[in-house]
Amino acid sequence: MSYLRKIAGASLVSLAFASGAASAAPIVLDFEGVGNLASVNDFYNGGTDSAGNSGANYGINFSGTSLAIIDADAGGSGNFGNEPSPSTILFFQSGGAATMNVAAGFDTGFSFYYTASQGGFVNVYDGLNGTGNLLASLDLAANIGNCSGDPSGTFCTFSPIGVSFAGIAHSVDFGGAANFIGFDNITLGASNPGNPGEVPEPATLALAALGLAAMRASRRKTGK
Ligand SMILES: [Ca+2]
Ligand SMILES: [Ca+2]
Repeated sequence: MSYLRKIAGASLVSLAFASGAASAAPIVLDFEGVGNLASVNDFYNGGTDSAGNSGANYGINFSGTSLAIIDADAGGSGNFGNEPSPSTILFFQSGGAATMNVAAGFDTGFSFYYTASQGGFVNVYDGLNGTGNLLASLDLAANIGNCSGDPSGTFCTFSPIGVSFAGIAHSVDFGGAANFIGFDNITLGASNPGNPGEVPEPATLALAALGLAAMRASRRKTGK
C-alpha cells in the first residue's frame, strides 16, 4: 500500500522562517506532519502536537481542541477531498472553534481555505485566546455539494477566502459546528489566497460529518 501523507513541510521553512512579527514574509500553516486526530498544540511553536510531532517554529500555538485530521485516502480518518495541501487539515470535534494564538502578533490580514457542511465563522482578536477587541469577523457559508476527489470524501470543496483587518491581531477563532467544518493553508500576512482557482457556488447542504462516524461508513478497504 502507499501513503500520501507527507512527513513535514520542510521546504517551506526557509522561505517563511521569520520572527513572526508583523510584516514578515507570509507564513503558511498547511498542517502536514501533524498527527491524525492529534491536538496541534505547539507543533508550530517550537514544541510538539499531542502525538509528539514537531514542525517549523513560527511562534504559533493552537488551543487544545484544535485537531489535525488526515484524509482517509491517505490513511487517516478524514472524510474530505481536494484539500489545497494534501492530506492534513485543521478541525475540531468539541467546542465552537479552533483557536490560533500568535504571540508576537500579526497585521494586514490572512487567508485560508475551508470546507463546511454547515455555516461557520472566523473572528480575529487583538488579545490571545479569543479575548480583547474584535478586529474582524467573517461568516463562512456551507460549501460542500456534489463533488468528488482523491478519490473519496464528502467534504470535497475547499473555498479560498481572505480576511483584512486594522491593528495587530493575536488570536483567531476558526469556528462553526464541531466536526462539520475544516480549514487548511492558513496564510498569515496575506489577505488574498494564492491561486484561489474557482470559487464554487454554494450547493445543496449535506448532513455529513468531517471525520470519524461518516468516515467509517464510507471507508474503503485499503488492503491493510
Ligand atoms: Ca479524500
Ligand atoms: Ca494541508
